[in-house]
Amino acid sequence: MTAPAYRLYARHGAGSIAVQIALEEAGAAYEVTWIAKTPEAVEAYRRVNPAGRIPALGLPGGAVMSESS
Ligand SMILES: N[C@@H](CCC(=O)N[C@@H](CS)C(=O)NCC(=O)O)C(=O)O
Repeated sequence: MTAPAYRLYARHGAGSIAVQIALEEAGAAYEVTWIAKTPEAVEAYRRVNPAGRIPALGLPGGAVMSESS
């Protein structure tokens, strides 16, 4: 089984749903990683998005896209 092409880094109430809707509309394969609000979780997440902002989208090939708007 191959891994989904996209990984959505999300948190409820943080605008992640807009990106999820776009992925669903596109029929893209993706997984969601939920980012907790704890300082430890946010610090670990900064390895994905140094700004610490949610959402972010891991792309095929390993790049990460932020600024969902
Ligand atoms: N311009 C960004 C804004 C992202 C953003 O500010 N997300 C907020 C949640 S709604 C956030 O992560 N706040 C946590 C922080 O700023 O540390 C986008 O459209 O994706």
